[in-house]
Amino acid sequence: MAPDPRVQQIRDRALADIAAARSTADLEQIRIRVLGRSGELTARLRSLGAIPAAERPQVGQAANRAKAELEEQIQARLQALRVEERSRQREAGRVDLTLPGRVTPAGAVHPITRVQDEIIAIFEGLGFSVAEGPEVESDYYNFAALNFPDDHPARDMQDTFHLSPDTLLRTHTSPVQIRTMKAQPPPVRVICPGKVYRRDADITHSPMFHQVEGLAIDRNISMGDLRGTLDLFAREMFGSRSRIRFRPSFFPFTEPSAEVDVLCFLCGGGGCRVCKQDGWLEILGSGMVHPDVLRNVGYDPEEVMGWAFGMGVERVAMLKYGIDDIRLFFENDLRFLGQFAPLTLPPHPSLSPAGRGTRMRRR
Ligand code: 2NM
Repeated sequence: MAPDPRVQQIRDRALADIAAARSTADLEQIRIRVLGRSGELTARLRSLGAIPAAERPQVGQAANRAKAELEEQIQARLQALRVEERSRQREAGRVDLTLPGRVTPAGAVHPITRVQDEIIAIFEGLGFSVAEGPEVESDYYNFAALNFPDDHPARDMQDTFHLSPDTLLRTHTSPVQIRTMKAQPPPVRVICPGKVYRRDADITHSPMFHQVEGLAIDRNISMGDLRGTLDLFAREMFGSRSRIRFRPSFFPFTEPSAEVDVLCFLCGGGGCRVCKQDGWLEILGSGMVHPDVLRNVGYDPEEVMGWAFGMGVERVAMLKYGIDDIRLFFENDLRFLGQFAPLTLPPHPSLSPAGRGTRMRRR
């Protein structure tokens, strides 16, 4: 005599669900569905009257056996799940007081920002104030007002990032100085730090880099004042034994113009790896502001005069720290950047696995 197929089906499905139950709550739902007051098996037992009398005992026995088996299986699974749940709760609430503390990684100011801040602080100490301006500029502020001829190579699409024929990414922070002079009468003492952009990329050039430019305008101010100012800057930046020298140069916006070298701080002028055996390091450009530039901002070159200078922050940082590839500043490799981070205290030895039992050993 074949067992009742409906009872067989209810039993098989219930056993599979019991085995798959992940919690005591899952299991209770299965119990209600199958053995509850209106459960599947309960319903089958209640409907015994509807089947032929000859089959009734067989089906009734099969259903009662399935019921007993399922109650037993539910009970067993319930026990197992209760044990699992209790151990899960215990694990969740467990505290291991001997674990080492978690080290919180501390961020650090980027070396370029640090060097830039250092340059700014030196000139602030000399009475300069900081001025900032837009990175997207017009041809006028970036070139024309600075006395660049129309056919100057720097204006070329090859050298400058243009957004339109008249708008570009500034190639230096000089436009901020033009804006400053147009906005206020002399005297002027400003320092202009910021990002600048040029189409150039190799180990010493990056398409975006940082500049700090300085400007001083007054009734009677000389190249001697420029020299003294930059000499003090060099001593603060590269050490008190630092010295500078001027070499004649050319810029459209200054006349005369001078390239400024600093005595190599590593070898003191004897020649080494850092200065490439030259004894001197080129650090900035400078000069007396061209009379045409003064006229362009509305100043009278017969009344006032001034000087300006500009330096690359990456170049100063590379010289100061002996870095040979500018790209290191922009790769954001924490192993590189971490070398410029201020020292942080290590975790207390009693909390670090290496320290426990070694540095803290009792005598
Ligand atoms: C440099 C070198 C020499 C400079 C000139 C001016 C301005 F606006 F006054 F004309 N700003 N910056 C200047 C002069 C910049 O950078 C190498």
